[in-house]
Amino acid sequence: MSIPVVIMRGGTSKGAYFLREDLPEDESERDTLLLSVMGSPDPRQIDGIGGGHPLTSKVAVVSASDDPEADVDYLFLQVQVDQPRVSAEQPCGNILAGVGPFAVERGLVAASGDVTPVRVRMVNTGALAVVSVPTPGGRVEYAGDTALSGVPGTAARIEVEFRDTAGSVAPGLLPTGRIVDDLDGVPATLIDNGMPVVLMTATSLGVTGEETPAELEADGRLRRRVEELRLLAGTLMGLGDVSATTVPKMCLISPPTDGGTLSTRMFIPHRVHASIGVLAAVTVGTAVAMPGSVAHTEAAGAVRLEHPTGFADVVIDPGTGRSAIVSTARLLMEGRVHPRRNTEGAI
Ligand code: NQM
Repeated sequence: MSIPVVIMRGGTSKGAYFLREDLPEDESERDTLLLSVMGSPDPRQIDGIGGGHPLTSKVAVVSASDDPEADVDYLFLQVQVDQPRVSAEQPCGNILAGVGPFAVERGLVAASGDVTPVRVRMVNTGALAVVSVPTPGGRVEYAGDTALSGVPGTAARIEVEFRDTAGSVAPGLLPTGRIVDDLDGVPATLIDNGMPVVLMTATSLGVTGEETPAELEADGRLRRRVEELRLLAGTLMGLGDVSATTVPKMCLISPPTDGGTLSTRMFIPHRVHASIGVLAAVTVGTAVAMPGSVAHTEAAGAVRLEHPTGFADVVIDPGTGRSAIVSTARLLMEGRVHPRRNTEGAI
């Protein structure tokens, strides 16, 4: 009747982490269960453990991997807050940061030395990531002095290295074959190096890019325009009708105001991110390095993306296609979750 669950903060997101064996194998049964567990559909998710925002309505399903290059498989599921929908079409690099510690805590990977590399196959896209988990004395260490913009306090540093992320969901790094497309008069770079993202200047949409997420979300005209362009971009990127999916993400860029490379405001895709997603940041950082893109600057190697609550640093190696970020994660609770049932006991 109840299911073992771990709740972790991963980067600037929070999610429920499950072992695959603890969830139903049938996808539709699994999704019904997860909607109930998180409390969706309901804007407040009052009858579940979700936090009423896409960044706190996330699920990781983890299992031992058959892939010789990976220790664990990680399927990310976005449980939509106000729709009865669970989507697997996007990956999540923030929740990924917690997959490393979870794999060690649950005995899927043995701690080895001060830092245990956990090789993760991201099932949503097939890409590989290595999450380096601090494990002094054979136990996961969560305390540390690494600060992450958007997260209070500090925690232990977790490095995440990505491989083979180009064309994760869309067909190729530049799915249209062009560095800039004309989206109904708006110049846009349509790119996927881990997350399908549409980059446009904020000014081309009539805003400055310095607005807060709440200000952008309150601007009905802007939201309608962003969604109109997203539907157009979805088709151009080979993703088909994206009206019910969470990708592509829409990124408004503007000049930096705090010493960074570029300032960002990310629609994910309807709420505005309080910071920026990890794979979204890798993708934006990649566009920064590509001459001709709407985001190109001469910044080499390390890119600092400003966002509403600070900045995110991404290291891109255009030669190998690899990228890396620094994150943190924290175990918040371990326990059993009780899905909502009707009087007959059905979910
Ligand atoms: O881009 C939010 C997040 C994400 C996705 C979103 C993510 C990523 O911040 O890797 O992590 O864009 O829906 O968790």
